[in-house]
Amino acid sequence: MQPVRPETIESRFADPDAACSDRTLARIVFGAASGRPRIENGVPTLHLKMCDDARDGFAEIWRSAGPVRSGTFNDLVFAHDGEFLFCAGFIPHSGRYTEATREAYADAFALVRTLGFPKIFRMWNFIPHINGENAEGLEVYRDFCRGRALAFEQDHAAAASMPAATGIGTWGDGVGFYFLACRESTVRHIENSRQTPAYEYPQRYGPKSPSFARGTQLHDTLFVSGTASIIGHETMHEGDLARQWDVATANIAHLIGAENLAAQDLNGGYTLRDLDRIKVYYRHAADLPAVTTLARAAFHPDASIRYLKVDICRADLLVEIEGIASYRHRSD
Ligand code: 3EB
Repeated sequence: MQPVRPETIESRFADPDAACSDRTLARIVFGAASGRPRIENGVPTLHLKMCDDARDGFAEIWRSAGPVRSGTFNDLVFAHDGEFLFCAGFIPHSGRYTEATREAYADAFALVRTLGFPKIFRMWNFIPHINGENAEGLEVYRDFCRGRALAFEQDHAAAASMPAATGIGTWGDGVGFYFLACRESTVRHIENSRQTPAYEYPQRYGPKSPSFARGTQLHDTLFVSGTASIIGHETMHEGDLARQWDVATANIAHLIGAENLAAQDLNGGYTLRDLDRIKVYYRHAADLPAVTTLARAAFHPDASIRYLKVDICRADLLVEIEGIASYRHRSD
């Protein structure tokens, strides 16, 4: 008999100490401390310092439809179920991130090929002092982007298939990152006609452009990258949280909508009500009540939403939103 291939993986937001099982693919703890990822009770676990107050901590848990196997590769930790791969890594704090980032990403690309999960479909990067300057006066985010871009440039397969991603601040020291990959080639990376592709941003935003797609679709699921108040390549409404919220959500609505998908030869379409497992990143503590109110009005009442107070990759951005669009809240 053929073994049943797991068809999907699912994430949920839970307590930081929620129980895991032999089907738990990964655990990311958004809590009080950052560190290298480790295998904890058989589960790849990445701790990220993402809140000022540990009471607000939560875990993002990825669960597979089948049993998983975990392991390590150089400094990376991973688990897979035969169909989907999770991998996490960590780049220690440094005055220069370019080379270590290039190496970490090169390792990641080597791992996915070695294990046979060549299609990366979603990545997250948590960058300390993201708007600060490195040892040569370059913004840390731009330093990170340079290393990431070099790794993509040096890997033809990866360069041809940049996935949805998030690049955002963290309060920890060192860059924590994690990603998901799969065996199949039915992964589609999607751009947003309202926004310049990030990998084509002009040089004024840094020596190398950010390497990511606005979204990636896998079967009926569309992974939405971190999305902010950017039209073309320019930040809109500097200093105005409500207006930035409106542009960011309009960007997501357009990205996942039928018109934008049809223009990229994809069927179907989603609305903001189909978005779930949402993270709202906001810069100023004082804006939490406002972003909470805005999010409750914009998203489905059953959607899981978490709010993280961190710095954002451009000093003029106040809010950034990511999520996963699927048809699961539809009644028909
Ligand atoms: C932007 O649109 C906002 O560097 O991986 C969003 C998503 C952003 C991912 C990344 C950065 C990244 O440029 C910032």
